[in-house]
Amino acid sequence: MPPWTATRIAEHMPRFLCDARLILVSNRAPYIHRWHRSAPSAPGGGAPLPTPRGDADGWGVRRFLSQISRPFQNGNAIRWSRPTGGLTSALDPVMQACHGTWVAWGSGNADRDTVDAQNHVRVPPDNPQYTLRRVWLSEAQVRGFYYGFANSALWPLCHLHLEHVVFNPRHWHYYQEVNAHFARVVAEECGNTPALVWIQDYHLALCPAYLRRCLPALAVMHFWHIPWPPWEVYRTCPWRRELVEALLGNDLLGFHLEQYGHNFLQCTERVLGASVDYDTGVVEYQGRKTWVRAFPISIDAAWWTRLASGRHVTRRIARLRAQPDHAFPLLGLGVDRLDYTKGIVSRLVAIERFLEKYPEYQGRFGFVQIAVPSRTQIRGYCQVKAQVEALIERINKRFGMAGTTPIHYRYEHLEPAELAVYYRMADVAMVTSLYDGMNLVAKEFVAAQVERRGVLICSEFAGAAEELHSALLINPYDVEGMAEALKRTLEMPAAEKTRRMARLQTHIAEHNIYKWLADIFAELARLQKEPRVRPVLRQLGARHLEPGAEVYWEVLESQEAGMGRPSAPVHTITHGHH
Ligand code: ADQ
Repeated sequence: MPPWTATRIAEHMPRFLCDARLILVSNRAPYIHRWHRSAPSAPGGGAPLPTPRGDADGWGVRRFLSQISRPFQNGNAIRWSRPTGGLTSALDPVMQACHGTWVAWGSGNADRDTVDAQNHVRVPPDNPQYTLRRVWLSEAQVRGFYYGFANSALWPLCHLHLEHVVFNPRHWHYYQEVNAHFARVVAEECGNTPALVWIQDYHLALCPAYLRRCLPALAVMHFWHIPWPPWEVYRTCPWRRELVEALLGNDLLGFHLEQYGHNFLQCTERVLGASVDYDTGVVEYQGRKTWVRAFPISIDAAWWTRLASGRHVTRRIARLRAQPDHAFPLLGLGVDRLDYTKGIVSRLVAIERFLEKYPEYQGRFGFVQIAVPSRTQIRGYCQVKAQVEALIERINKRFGMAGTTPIHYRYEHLEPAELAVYYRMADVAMVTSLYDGMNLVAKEFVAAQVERRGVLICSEFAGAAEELHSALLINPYDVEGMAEALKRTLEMPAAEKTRRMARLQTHIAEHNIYKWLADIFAELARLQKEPRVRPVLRQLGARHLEPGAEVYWEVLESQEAGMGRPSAPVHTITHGHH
């Protein structure tokens, strides 16, 4: 069965949607415009902009490549940039294919200078295919909504880190205000035309309810990129009722894992007394139904494999290997947003224990920790950074020898090509999340393991562990167990390493980001086929949706029967840095 590709998804989307418009809603935008002081001479040929610091968010880190949009006098120019590698780059081809509208926060300092009177800008700027509707937030709103409720309350709450939770009524006020603002903008964009609204993530939990209030028949779905906590933890939230009630404004609500969906269903039952059917994943509340489903997100595996196979990667590996910090016969790797949920401290403590317990590895095993700055305005993030750096210093002091230290630390954003170098070079990658919705690093490492020499150590508390069975699963709270897993990995016979990696690669080649998209839209189509749920997406209208759904459904069914259409060439729609 050919894997799903950007091209295939792009081909099917318009037929699925027919005349309905897809309106995607997210906090972060797929394109950003920034003022740039010194304009390079040739438009489009500029060097990448420096990565904005401290704003790496979920769904992967923003990777910016930029092009000149408009040269100006005095050497100033507006450049546009787009993140690649994250979710936005997977959704961008879909939007390009169906010419929908993407509603997102305009955070670039030239964003206001590039929109029209309706706050619209056509994107991609070099080949306009769809509309980006920018939403403006004040500094106070960004502080209260983004750093406040979203990242100091919801993020730690959903990741079971109650010690980091701040429930502040002012933050909640801003969260409501910004969600209402987004909803108003989305409603405006919907107008009177048939539309399907797709909301992303925990920043916009209240949006579905606000939308539902003004457009009761609108088709709304939502993907929640982080875990949903069990009731015992969730109940600590003072606004527990408002949040679940608002999310029940969705017709379809997606999580990475069934467990998260189950937790959510339980919360609706406990806090609202909603009627829940756990077998079908349907929750009924105030006469409306919401379908809760699991769709494990993934990566563009073929793209990562191609990137890691490039000649520049082999050359760069050879150069790095010549440096003392990377010259260890055995090399481990950690790649994370610097976030307390990623278990970087536990990982380092386990490495320290390993070197202490097995001194024969001192001088033979080195570890590269790549950490991208994230949410640096929040205290918990500064604390974990300080802890990580102190630990690295301690380990390097303890086990450093002959001019080298075992831990090489890069606190910076790296381009995918450089990440691919590390992914391919490493003998072992350690994903040690204390709790993680999915964890895309685990999948990127697998895809980039061209020689299949490396082993993935993966936390059983990362969503990825549910799929990546051939990884070595560890409990990040068990330091001794992690140290042992590291030893086992380093001593594993080459044939076993290859066998495990091949299995992982087969899995992610099929279960890629485009399959994730296909599954979500297939589920919508499936809902349409059930007579009892048919009215769910009525805003799309029977005339519009059903023929599209049939076409899409047929494609999926023929695929299931092994008669899939030949796959179009991968990446005719490519990532930005190609
Ligand atoms: P994140 O918490 O950001 O995402 P993850 O899924 O691991 O976590 O994605 C991290 C991304 O950042 C990867 O694409 C990786 O390549 C990139 N990255 C990490 N360090 C980097 C560095 N130093 N330089 C450049 N890039 C770097 C949230 C959830 C996850 C879920 C995703 C998608 O927390 O559980 O998998 O959304 O739904």
